[in-house]
Amino acid sequence: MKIYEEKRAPNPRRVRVFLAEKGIDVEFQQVSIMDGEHKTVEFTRLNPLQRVPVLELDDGTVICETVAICRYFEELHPEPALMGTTTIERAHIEMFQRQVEFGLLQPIAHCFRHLHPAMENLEVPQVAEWGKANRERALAGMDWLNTQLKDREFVAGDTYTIADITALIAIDFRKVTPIEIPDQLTCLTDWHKRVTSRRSSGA
Ligand SMILES: N[C@@H](CCC(=O)N[C@@H](CS)C(=O)NCC(=O)O)C(=O)O
Repeated sequence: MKIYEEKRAPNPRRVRVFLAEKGIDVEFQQVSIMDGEHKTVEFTRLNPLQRVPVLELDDGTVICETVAICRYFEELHPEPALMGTTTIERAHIEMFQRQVEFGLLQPIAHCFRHLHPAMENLEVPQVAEWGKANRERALAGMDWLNTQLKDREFVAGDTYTIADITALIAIDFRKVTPIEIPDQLTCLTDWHKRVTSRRSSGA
């Protein structure tokens, strides 16, 4: 099996951190987004949406979408559980994962894609106003997350899960945008130090 990815992009990093937490080794093949390698005929056959990461199994089965790829590995290697073990845990973790993905990672990504000159050829049309609006959404997302973290160690509860991975990558990715973590969001900053200190964060 092989994962097509781009080392600098946030969504592939979500998969790498997930695999590092589980101690799973997978072959990676780099696909340069800036060189348009994800737009080739061969890659488009794998993923018509021209996005990474993509997991290709030995029998040719293709799985796109970060969370679907993580789900595949969670089922194959249940320990340590990163997506919950009971019905309520699974629902709860998925709820937070989605809230972080849509309320934080996505606004930060839009901010980057619509404001950064390097994205000019990939995000067409680039709409600066939308980028700026998403800066505000990202700040609201950080504020929400800070409140969530007031009474618990991790995003979805007392254990580290895929929701922390999505949040870690969102917070790290904000460095390429004009978004700082406001000083008063101390629970968010403390949590960020906690999850960054895990070896998997270097993946
Ligand atoms: N919903 C997809 C999003 C994947 C995605 O947007 N990947 C970015 C890299 S982080 C990409 O391939 N971008 C290529 C482009 O913008 O043309 C997932 O979760 O995997």
